[in-house]
Amino acid sequence: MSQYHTFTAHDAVAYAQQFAGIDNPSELVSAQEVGDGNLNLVFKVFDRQGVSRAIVKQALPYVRCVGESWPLTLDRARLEAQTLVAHYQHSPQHTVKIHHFDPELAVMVMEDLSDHRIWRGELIANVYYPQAARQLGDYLAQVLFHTSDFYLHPHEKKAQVAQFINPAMCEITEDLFFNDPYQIHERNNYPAELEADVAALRDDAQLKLAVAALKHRFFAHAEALLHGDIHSGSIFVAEGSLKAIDAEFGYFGPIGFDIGTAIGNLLLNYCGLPGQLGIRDAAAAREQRLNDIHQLWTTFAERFQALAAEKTRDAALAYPGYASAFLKKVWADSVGFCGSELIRRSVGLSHVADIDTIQDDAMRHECLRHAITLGRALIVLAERIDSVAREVYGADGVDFTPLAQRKLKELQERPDAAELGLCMVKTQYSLSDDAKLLGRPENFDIHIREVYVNAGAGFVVALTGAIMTMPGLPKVPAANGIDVEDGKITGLF
Ligand code: SR1
Ligand code: MG
Repeated sequence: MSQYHTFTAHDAVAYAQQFAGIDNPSELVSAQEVGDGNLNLVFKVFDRQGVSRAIVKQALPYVRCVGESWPLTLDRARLEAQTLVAHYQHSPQHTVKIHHFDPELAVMVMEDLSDHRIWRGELIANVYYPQAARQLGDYLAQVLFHTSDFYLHPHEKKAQVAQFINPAMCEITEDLFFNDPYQIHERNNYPAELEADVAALRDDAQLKLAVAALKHRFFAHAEALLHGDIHSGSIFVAEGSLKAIDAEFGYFGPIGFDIGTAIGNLLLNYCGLPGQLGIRDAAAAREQRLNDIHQLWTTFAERFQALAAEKTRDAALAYPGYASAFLKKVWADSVGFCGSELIRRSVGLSHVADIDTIQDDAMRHECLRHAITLGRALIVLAERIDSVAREVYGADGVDFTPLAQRKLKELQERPDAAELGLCMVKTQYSLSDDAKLLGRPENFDIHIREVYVNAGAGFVVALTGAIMTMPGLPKVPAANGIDVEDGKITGLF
């Protein structure tokens, strides 16, 4: 073991020669520091031909993007290496390979991925990788299932939870996601032009209650070993390939956090596209992003459920229908965490290039505003439909038709969406949307067929099942007011 010191390029070469697992290590001759993230040093190590052959990554004892005034534990390097090793075990094709790790030096050597590109840059440049979303859904299903109670023996699960206790990094997320954007804080970072939008977040009691519930779940739900910071900047893509990197925020937390932050970054890109591509090209790219989100979730949910059917041994968790009921809760969590990622990346310390690199100030502000509005609506509105279904009707969850999903998305972009009331239109014969399920039915979903706004009444109307609506009639028919006076018809409207 060696004592901690900050690596130079020379150290990185020597380290890679020893630990990169290369047949002829003396071929490694130079290194370049290429880290552009918020936290660490990252060296590419090159051979005599100038080909990058390995990556050496070292944690600094402080937050790189802020400086030494914000000290940070070196133990995060252990947590990163161990999370990546655990994830590699369950999803080798989608996790970067760690060759070697030293906890004292807080350094690791990993597979070189120079033939891949960071997904965020590709999304911004609108280079499409048709398999990426499905592969990300598969990675998340494999690693989250195999580190959850659906798979691990309870003793093993508890031992792993202890191994991955990560208080310092969790505290960063707890503050940046769930505190800072909803209060005045020196770390916040947004243009003065957005002051009114951000002040509205601080004054929004309904939103802050929903955010409190999300933070509480982040604190308390040790469901699986999360990546903890899975966004398009911590994913490498190449044709037909996707690899997750950068897992220093790994800990046992709510599964919906990883899904939500992954989806949130696709939506941040969605919000920024008009500023990156122009309105016309952005429309087609936006369809792709929405399609990617759908693919990501459906792949994740299908794989997770298939793994549960095949591998869950716990008698209670294996009970038919439980995995699917659990996934509905994961979806509700994901929507909320997705919304909080949109807000914290627009208002808080750490932003995304998808929006921040937009040159035109007015356009950039509009995209930020869109991300904030969408984030708020996702946190508040989706949770409300879900909670009416569960708590009032006793449903397991909610299914939305594609039409309802599309309408809901349009609706979420309305600035007044969260102020609207919710009117669920359903059969009077049952708590479900099936008139034949009388009494207090159980094990059913509410099916949302369509969603629209009755703006005059101030309601979002959600049509359930096969229900039909009729035009409203006044108490006194309008015909009663129609008359003929001196040859003229009166009372028409
Ligand atoms: C102080 S670290 C700020 C952000 O950078 C990381 O990539 C995480 O997303 C974190 O929230
Ligand atoms: Mg990271």
